[in-house]
This record gives sequence, C-alpha cells and structure tokens, in this order.
Amino acid sequence: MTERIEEFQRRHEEEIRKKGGVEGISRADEISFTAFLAESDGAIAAFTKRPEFVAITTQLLGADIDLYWNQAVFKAPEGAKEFPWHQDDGYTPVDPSPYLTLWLALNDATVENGCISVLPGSHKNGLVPHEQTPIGLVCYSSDALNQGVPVELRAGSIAVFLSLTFHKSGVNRSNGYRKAYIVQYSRSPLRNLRTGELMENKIAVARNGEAV
Ligand SMILES: O=C(O)CCC(=O)C(=O)O
Repeated sequence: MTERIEEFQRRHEEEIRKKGGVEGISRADEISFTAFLAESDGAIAAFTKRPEFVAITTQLLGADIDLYWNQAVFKAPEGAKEFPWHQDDGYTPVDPSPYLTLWLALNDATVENGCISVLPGSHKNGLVPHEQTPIGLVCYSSDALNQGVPVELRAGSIAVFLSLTFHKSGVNRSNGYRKAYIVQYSRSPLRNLRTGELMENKIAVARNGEAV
C-alpha cells in the first residue's frame, strides 16, 4: 500500500514542479498534499474500509460512516518550515462536526523527521478563527508556551484525533522523507457549511454499523 501511495505522491510532486514548485499549500521538495487516492485506486479504497477503520469510526462517530477525505502528506528533508497549528475543520467547516482524522505513519514518524503534535483538550471550544498564511491556516502560535504533545509513531501505527483538535507538524531535520497517509471519516450525510450543500459522492464505509 505504501508503494501505491508513494507512486501517487511522486507523480503529484512532478506536477507541482512543472507548475513552478507551489500548488496551494504543497511545495515541491518541502511538503506535498496528494488527495483523492481512494477515489482513483480500488485497492486504496478497499484499504480505507478495513475492519479496523470500520470499528474505530463506528465506535467513535456512529453507525453511518463515509470517507470524507484522504491524502498523502509527505515532508521532505530540510523542508524548513513547520506545518502550522490548525483544526481540520478550519479548512472546510462541516456539519456534523467533529469528524475523525486517522493519521497513518507509512514510515516511522519522529520529532526529528516532523511528526505531528496535538494540543490535548483543544477540541472542546468548537471551531476557532484561523488566519490564512502562505504555509497554511493558523489558529495557534508556534511561539506559545504550550506546544502540545508530539505523537511519535512506528510505521504502520495510527494517530486518531478529532477534526477540532489543534495539531501541527514539525520541521523534518532527518535525511529522508516523512510519509503519512491521512484518512478522514465523517458521519453521513455531511453538509459543507460554506456552501450549505450536502457533500455527496463520498465513499460509503459503514451503514447501520456494518461495513459497506
Ligand atoms: O502530516 C502533516 O505534516 C500535517 C498534516 C496535517 O496536519 C493535515 O493534513 O491536516
């Protein structure tokens, strides 16, 4: 599965380079966000419906679950910037909220190579204002005294947190890429609060508590 995901990321990074090195919040040779993998690849779609994910999401969210979003996030060595503190809901506010983010480590994620950090309890006050910056939305200062808890993970492990949880990832000071596949699950149906529209065409993962 990692090899399949790497292939998507490699092709995407080439496209970003052709566009001059920047596309949205992706920057070639620093950090890339490669989305819609499950929508493009049947094996990856099947992976996102594994029994472990059905169990986690139905226990924490409810009986009817959709795949809300999925993306590979690769941080290149020497990519000199953090990915700043934010809530995932900050990018697209939705109802019902929160949804669940499963951050899967494709290789070991460490403080040295830019693992994520989370701020415990930060999900309790709902969606907070975010400031737009060239490196992503920001809702909390990287200079604040409390820099949360780094979540180091062995390859194959998952960090599970709510879409309202403040999180960031650190600078990659190692010699290699830090590789993650982020899979987000929501209750179904889900509404985009900016447009008011139902988000249809999502991959169904569970109905009535059972895998689809
Ligand atoms: O994996 C990372 O470096 C950060 C990704 C992240 O926070 C996100 O996609 O919301």
